[in-house]
Amino acid sequence: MPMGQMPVLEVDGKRVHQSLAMCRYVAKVVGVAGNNPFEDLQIDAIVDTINEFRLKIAIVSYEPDDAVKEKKMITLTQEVIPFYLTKLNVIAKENGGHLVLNRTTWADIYFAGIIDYLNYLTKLDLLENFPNLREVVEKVLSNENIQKYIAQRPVTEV
Ligand SMILES: N[C@@H](CCC(=O)N[C@@H](CS)C(=O)NCC(=O)O)C(=O)O
Repeated sequence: MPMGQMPVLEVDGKRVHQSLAMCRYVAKVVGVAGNNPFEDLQIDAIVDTINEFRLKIAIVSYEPDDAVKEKKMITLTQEVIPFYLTKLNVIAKENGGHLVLNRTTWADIYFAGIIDYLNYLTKLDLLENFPNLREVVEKVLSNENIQKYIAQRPVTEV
């Protein structure tokens, strides 16, 4: 493990770390990346936004002091979550049920892959009032190969 952390991707016997770098690489290999540098920039901007949102949720969820956590949770649920999800929902509407470029990219797949974890951390159904974001996730989960992967993947107890 190059940095002593997971995940690690092994390609032709060489090991590489950093999950987003791996996603970007795999997206190019399987054809869900941008078709030019500007499209890649647009995808990266959305993925970085999702990741920023994830970090803001994680920092509150893993807060060890219960009183501090309770206070931060109010700002998170009343301000931070509605801010990000309202903006992303509009973006998803403008992009025909995708997060960018009006087509399936790894930004959609990243979002669909992370939303269960965010629901788990917040103990909420985050997409309850965001139908366009639900559509993004449904489109990803309707992909035949993704369905096959989900059916076969190891079960994680949380
Ligand atoms: N930025 C890295 C973060 C990797 C990371 O934090 N991995 C955790 C597991 S989710 C880990 O291996 N922790 C064990 C450790 O740091 O000793 C990525 O996205 O791959």
